[in-house]
Amino acid sequence: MEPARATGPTGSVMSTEEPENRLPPGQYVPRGRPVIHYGRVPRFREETWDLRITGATASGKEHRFTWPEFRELPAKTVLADFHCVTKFSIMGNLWTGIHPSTIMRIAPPAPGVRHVLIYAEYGYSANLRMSDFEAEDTLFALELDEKPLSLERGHPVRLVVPHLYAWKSVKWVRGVEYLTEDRRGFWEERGYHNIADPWKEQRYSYQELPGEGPA
Ligand SMILES: Nc1nc2c(c(=O)[nH]1)N[C@H]1C(S)=C(S)[C@@H](COP(=O)(O)O)O[C@H]1N2
Ligand SMILES: [Mo]
Repeated sequence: MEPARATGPTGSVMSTEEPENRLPPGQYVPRGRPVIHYGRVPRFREETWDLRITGATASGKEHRFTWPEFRELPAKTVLADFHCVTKFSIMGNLWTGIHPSTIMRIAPPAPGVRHVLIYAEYGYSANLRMSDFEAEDTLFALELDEKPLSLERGHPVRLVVPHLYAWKSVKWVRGVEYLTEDRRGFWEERGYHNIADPWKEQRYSYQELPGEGPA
């Protein structure tokens, strides 16, 4: 498969640039590839795993993908850097997975939907504007560097939103809730920025301008 290079306006990938010229302000490239998350690594049970699409769906009904259904959806590849708000960046990750538009075609949102909340195992969550969810470089990733995701990196599926700080890239994802009004996720409720653009250094909620957070 040809890698689809994501070159969005926020510049999550600048394939022609050297890694040191691709760093958002305040970030550094560490040795190795750190793994971080809050809480334990969940176990994957194929028979009970599902991805639920809830909230303001066009049909008014919830949609449930089983693992065999989800795994078969058409995939694409995105080459992108990854920026943690604790200031390390992991450069040049090759993610393969399902673009949100594929899921939205099968389980469309109602017309007034402007935001989503992404849910993981154990109650972790992150909110996104629809425009970030639908961005070209956003992916429900099943593979990193052409190998299935390891358990600790989000097996079997994680969201990646490379153009936002990495807490928005929810590992072990299990749900998408369509929202007509914005609602904060796990870290957004705990002092982190509602939007989280690393190029604007949107790290903390006290930096939010009017209109950038839920009313
Ligand atoms: N479910 C879940 N996803 C999560 C987190 C978490 O605590 N739980 N941490 C986030 C944060 S803060 C970062 S930096 C990245 C780290 O991804 P990595 O472990 O693949 O480097 O995962 C994000 N996704
Ligand atoms: Mo992070």
